[in-house]
Amino acid sequence: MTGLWKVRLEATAFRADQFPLQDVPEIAVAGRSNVGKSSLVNKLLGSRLAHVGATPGKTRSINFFAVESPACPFRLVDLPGYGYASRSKGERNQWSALIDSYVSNRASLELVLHLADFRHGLLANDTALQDWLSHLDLPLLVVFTKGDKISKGARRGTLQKYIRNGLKSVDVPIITSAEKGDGIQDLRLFLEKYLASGDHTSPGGSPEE
Ligand SMILES: Nc1nc2c(ncn2[C@@H]2O[C@H](COP(=O)(O)OP(=O)(O)OP(=O)(O)O)[C@@H](O)[C@H]2O)c(=O)[nH]1
Ligand SMILES: [Mg+2]
Repeated sequence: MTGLWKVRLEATAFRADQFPLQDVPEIAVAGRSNVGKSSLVNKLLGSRLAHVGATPGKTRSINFFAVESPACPFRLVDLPGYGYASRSKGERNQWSALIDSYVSNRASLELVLHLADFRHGLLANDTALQDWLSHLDLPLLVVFTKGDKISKGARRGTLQKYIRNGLKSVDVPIITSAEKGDGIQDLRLFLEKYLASGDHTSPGGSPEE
């Protein structure tokens, strides 16, 4: 069991000058629109602070949640989704510029949780995100969402298939369900261990490194 996490919404940023100071480690949650980022943030934090929506494009700002955990204080950062085609090109560009300004210049960013729908695995723009983050030397952990949509018996085989197809992840991807709670405690424990281990200077996930 992890100890209790005390949480609050610390900042909502539409522009880079609204980001908080880089005084604690940050773990960001990235992924396609509607994949379940805000739902997972709420489930992890045991809160309803992040806004969830049935239609893609719900989160338009970067939301910083301050967490006091037994490991150390840190921030969980809920990012807007990508790959949502129905918005205007201008608005899409504005979003990607905001995400880019965060991810590219954030020394306190220690890990990106890359969320992907367990029914679909990694799609083309997910692979593009993986390549981009690796290029920036940012470690990422793949977290599958909506695991409840796949029967328990089929989950292992589905996971193996996605791993065989190729993905970058610092550890074995975690299958979660924000609806049922599956995998949430595993993910909490992973994050606490990751934060407590402190040295995350060699990203990648290659065991030989
Ligand atoms: N069945 C199921 N539905 C889920 C799960 N997680 C999220 N959803 C649903 O998926 C939809 C999108 O959830 P959000 O958490 O808003 O997704 P998001 O990735 O934050 O979306 P954007 O902010 O638009 O990028 C909502 O209707 C959620 O109820 C899950 O684990 N299981
Ligand atoms: Mg969201």
